Amino acid sequence: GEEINVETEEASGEDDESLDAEEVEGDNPDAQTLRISVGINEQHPLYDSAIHFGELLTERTDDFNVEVYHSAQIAADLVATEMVQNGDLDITITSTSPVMNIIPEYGVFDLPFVIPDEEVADEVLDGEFGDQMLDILEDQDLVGLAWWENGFRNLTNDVRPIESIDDLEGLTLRTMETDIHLDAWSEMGANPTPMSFDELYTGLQQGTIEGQENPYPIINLEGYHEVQQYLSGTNHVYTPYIFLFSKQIWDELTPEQQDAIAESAYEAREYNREITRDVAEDSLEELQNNMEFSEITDEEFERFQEAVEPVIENHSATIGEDTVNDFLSAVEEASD
Ligand code: TF8
Repeated sequence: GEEINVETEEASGEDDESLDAEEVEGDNPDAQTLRISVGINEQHPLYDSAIHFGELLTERTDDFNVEVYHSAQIAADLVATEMVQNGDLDITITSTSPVMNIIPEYGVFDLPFVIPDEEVADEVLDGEFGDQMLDILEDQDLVGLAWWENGFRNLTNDVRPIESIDDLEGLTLRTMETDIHLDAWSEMGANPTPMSFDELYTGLQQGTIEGQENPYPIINLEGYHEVQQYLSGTNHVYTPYIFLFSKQIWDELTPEQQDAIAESAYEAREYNREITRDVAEDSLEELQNNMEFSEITDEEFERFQEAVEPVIENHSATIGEDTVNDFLSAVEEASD
């Protein structure tokens, strides 16, 4: 595949007063601080959900304080994940897509047009397949504690309304740092380029890229409508958020502490999904007032699906045939 440049710059958030974080504290002066990095801004439901995790945890035990850093102040998704692997950061909650650069199996979630709706997403992630995907993180020094939601992704651009696959021809699009999205958009006729999320807004503003794709809450809350005119309801892929804890730090904790953290992350999942879905609905409504919205007809939707058919085969060897088959079966079973 194409080569992907990973940003290696890291901001050390340790005891830095200039960073803006939400602190959730109990009244134990000796509590251990857990730092959480999210790449998204403080208006997004992911940030609220991370704070909610902190509240649930500090209700369970006074062994921990929690600090939540937004807007990639500590690092963007992929670098934050590497910091968690190295024990330099306790927690990050990231889209699964950048994780495929560390664990190729994680590319499975990037296969386009496989998950049809949120109910199926929940069933697949909360079932055996989701558990299996959490288990394989351990070899990479990561402890996966819960599946949260980023959501179904939709296309924006500043050139023309996209209503048909033919409209994509030559459009320069930012994708996440995953070969699979690159390939999918190339198959659909666009001209994709990978970019870390923290460079995206500037890229759109300066016109180095013409479009991008993200779930409605991100499009709305990051203000892409300020620099993009057209929105299409493509729903081309579902991106989970994964709650990642540093294995090196985890292994130093008592089983009781581990349980308290795991249960809080898991419990916050319900809250996260609920508010994310509410915000997605509201965001779409607001975006329709601020952008020109195109619905994709069933007929056109099928043409998108046909165009990306080679993508599964192209990437099965990298992701792993078994993982791809398990995923497709899990989706099929959940769709019945
Ligand atoms: C992307 C992702 C990101 C999220 C966010 C940083 O497009 O969807 O927006 O992972 O939390 O890079």
